Amino acid sequence: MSEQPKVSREMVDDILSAYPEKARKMRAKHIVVKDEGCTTCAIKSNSKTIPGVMTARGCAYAGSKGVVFGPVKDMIHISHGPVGCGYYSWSTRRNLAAGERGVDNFVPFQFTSDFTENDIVYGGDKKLETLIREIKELFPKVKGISIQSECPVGLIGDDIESVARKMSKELDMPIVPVRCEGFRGISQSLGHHIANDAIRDHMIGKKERADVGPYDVALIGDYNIGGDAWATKTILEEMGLTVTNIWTGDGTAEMLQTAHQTKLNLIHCYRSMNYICKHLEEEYGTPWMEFNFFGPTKIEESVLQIAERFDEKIMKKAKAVIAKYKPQMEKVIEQYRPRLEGKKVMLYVGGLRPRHIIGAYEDLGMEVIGTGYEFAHKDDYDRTIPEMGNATVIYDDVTAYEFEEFVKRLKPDLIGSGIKEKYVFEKMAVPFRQMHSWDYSGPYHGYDGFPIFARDMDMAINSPTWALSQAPWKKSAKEV
Ligand code: ICS
Repeated sequence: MSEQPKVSREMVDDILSAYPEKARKMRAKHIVVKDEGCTTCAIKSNSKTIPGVMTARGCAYAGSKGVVFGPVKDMIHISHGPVGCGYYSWSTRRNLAAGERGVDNFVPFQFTSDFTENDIVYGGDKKLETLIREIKELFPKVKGISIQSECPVGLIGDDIESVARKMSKELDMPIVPVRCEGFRGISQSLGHHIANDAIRDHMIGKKERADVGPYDVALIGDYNIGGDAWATKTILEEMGLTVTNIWTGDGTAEMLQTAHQTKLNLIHCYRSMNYICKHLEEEYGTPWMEFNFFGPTKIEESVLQIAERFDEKIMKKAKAVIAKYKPQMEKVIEQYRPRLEGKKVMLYVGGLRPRHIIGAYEDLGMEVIGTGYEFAHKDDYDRTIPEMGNATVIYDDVTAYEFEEFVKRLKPDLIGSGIKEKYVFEKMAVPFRQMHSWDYSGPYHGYDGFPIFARDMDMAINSPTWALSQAPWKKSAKEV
């Protein structure tokens, strides 16, 4: 292993010196180096991206349609506006769903109102009405429809709320207008909030389940990427809990409508769903707690913390679950740790994983030397800083240039980020895993996920192909 270059403020400042003065000053606030003396590590976040830089962020429509509503499988989500937004985001997130396609599972489909110039000029409300009627006719078992606004809908002032009201009455099912036009806000984060509010206003409390029990819990902020929610559910059910509602991975309209009936809300992705947890607490008194099911250490901690919220019976079962899986997890660690020990990782993902996955890497003896979020807020960074070791760098809305420079200088053994980053770094001969989509793999959550996670990281880092390609900086170093 090559010697580890040092993370320092000087390094960060040197990278930023390439920018014009104003941009340099602005970006400096978004990057911190965590060192011994760092207690607060104030980092600027959730602010507008500087025009002209390459950001990896998405938009409000992505946060609402793609993230929050998309995985509700028995509803149809209309990408309302020009065809591109729906077409290019079609099936990219890997939120798996069980059920019969076209009957009670519409996740693999893409519905769009396909705006043309005519709709922009004369308005698209009539077209929307027709589309909603057609949907009901073609898919009579659909349990609801959401209208996901794309930019032009807001710009031309269409009244989707009144169309939704009218059609909801006519077809007798929930039709949810969502004002998630891409231009709103500064990232997909506002789309999460807008979608949470729409669920609050149009779905929650609209139905009652008859079979309520004392151990009913909701799994909130698990979108079943590569089957994550299924892995999580297995653990919770083995603990003796009943997972009645999942938001929104492999979810249903009814799960949203009956959300007020659960005893405890368990939230995995705090960033995208904290709003609804807070609402359910204020309005219905439902308590909520955060947990982390990445890697055995965090799973064990979380399982015990969750069990503490219930009785002796659940606690006993929780301990039995931990004991049952311990030998399996030890075997995974025994197999992979010698191959991964000491490897350095840099992460850059959306709003939760840059901190939640750290423990899973540490279980394998790896070290996260840099991490950052596309759209996290202050409360996410407050939760991140204690997870990171000293001499690490934390970057908010990192630009393509900055990320490349960090990698060139810090030479991590693995990068975990998204599709926009993947091929840049692989061409630089740096092992890479997609930490949004799990690279067509998964699940990574739970006891089912950890062996897959360990195998995938090993496969990336220790692939013999890396010996066949050379990082450009290594080449130039030799040539000098
Ligand atoms: Fe939450 Mo990509 Fe989640 Fe997180 Fe969120 Fe997104 Fe994905 Fe990423 C998400 S909801 S789509 S855990 S499933 S918007 S991977 S914050 S950026 S880190």
